[in-house]
Amino acid sequence: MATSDKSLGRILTLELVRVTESAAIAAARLRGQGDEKAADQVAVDAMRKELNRLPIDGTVVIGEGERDEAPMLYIGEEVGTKNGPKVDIALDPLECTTVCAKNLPNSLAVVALAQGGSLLHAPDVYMDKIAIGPDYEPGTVDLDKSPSENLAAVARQKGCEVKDLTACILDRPRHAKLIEEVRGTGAAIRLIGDGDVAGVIHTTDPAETGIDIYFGIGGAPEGVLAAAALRCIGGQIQGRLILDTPEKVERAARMGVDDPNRKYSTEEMAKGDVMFAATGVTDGNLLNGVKFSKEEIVTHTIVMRSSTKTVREITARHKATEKFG
Ligand code: VTB
Repeated sequence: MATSDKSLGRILTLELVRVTESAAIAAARLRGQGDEKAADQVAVDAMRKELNRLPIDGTVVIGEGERDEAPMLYIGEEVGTKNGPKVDIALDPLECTTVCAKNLPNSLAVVALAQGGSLLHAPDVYMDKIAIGPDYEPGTVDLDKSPSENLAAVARQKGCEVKDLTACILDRPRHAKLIEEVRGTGAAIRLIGDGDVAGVIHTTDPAETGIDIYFGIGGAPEGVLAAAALRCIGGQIQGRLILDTPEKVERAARMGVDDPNRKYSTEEMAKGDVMFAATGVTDGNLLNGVKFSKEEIVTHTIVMRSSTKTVREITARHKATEKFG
């Protein structure tokens, strides 16, 4: 970014907190109500309102879906006051809608922001992913290696045995073979119902989360958001889009993906100066969920920036009378 954009970047990092706080508060009001659509909708409305207050000329590149299926925060929607730098925005106003509807752990409001053209324009398809934390040499894991080889490489560098590692995997029938192979190595598995953005971020702090490696197939948009987070906090993610029909290959090509089999590194999914913020909706390993009381609403947010690698955790106490969304 240019120098003036750089100082604006510092300000924007903190401004992003308001964006995810607002979405998280709106969604948290509907926690456990069993209505994922309603929870998602209020989070989208709240996030969009806050984004439109930011002094940016922003384009949503990872959003709620393609224009014909998502009325708000769709891919390509322009947000912000236009009075500022051109930026790409990746967002998920409510990551884990089902988790929020059931009031289970790790539902988040998430946004990432980078200089225009810096985030992978990923179509809404699946992505095969593998991720590890910051304490490993580049290229330690690779999607083209077997799970056993990847686990062995991680154990070698961590200085432990494979059976001492824990892998995080989405609990889906498509992962039956992967789960069997990982179990066969003796490594432990943490199966998660949803939420692979949090799953990937958890690899960055194994002492706290108990997770060393993330494996498996989840959403491509979540892959780009996770890459943005790792650019700031450290760690590696590798992703490959799953383009298993001619329609998906064509859709991806329209978004600039010319090689359907390409493996994307962390930097290829999120390059340049990246900012990332996430606020907890429900309680989780990473963040506490929103707490409501008569007097105040308490939110817990992590916000970070790749250029300085500063990671801030912000607990905010909002007056209960303040209007959100
Ligand atoms: C994952 C998970 C998300 O989608 O990316 C998943 O992290 C992938 O899709 O929280 P399937 O549910 O079809 O497996 C979510 O569950 C929802 O966006």
